[in-house]
Amino acid sequence: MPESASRGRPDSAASAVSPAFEPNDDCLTTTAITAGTTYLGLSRTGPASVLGDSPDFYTVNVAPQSDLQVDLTFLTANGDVDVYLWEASSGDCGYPMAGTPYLVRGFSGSDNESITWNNGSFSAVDYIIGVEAFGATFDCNDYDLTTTVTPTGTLNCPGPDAFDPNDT
Ligand SMILES: [Ca+2]
Ligand SMILES: [Ca+2]
Ligand SMILES: [Ca+2]
Repeated sequence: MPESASRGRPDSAASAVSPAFEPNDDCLTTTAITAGTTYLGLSRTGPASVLGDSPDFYTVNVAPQSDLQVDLTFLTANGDVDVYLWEASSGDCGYPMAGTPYLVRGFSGSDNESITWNNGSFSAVDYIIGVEAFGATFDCNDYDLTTTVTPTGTLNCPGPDAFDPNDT
């Protein structure tokens, strides 16, 4: 299969190469990604890029009573990339990302960023992941994006059985 034919199509194993995910430049134009998948060869262009400043926003659905881990893998020598997280329904997502009431962020100056957030609720929740470029001299950088969802709770009784309601 030619390389171009596989773009944007997560294969069942775990990874996808360079999806055509643009435009995904604001909180209302996110790219839906699949938890448990690694997306390779994504690109963040920044303020100093001839291509313009292009934030990347993704939406991921997280199962009830589960941890979400988001990993960005990149070389910071090519540009300092940071990651932010919001609950989609909160309306808190915005730009610039640092000025918003984000849930958690990865904001180091070293290679890679990793954040974790627990969905402690009993419902699946959509979260928005933001990939930010740090600094006015940021040109562009490539990164890989991995999301991992791990059950943490004790959902022993997730819902009504087949005979409910039979409460009286
Ligand atoms: Ca991008
Ligand atoms: Ca973008
Ligand atoms: Ca960083």
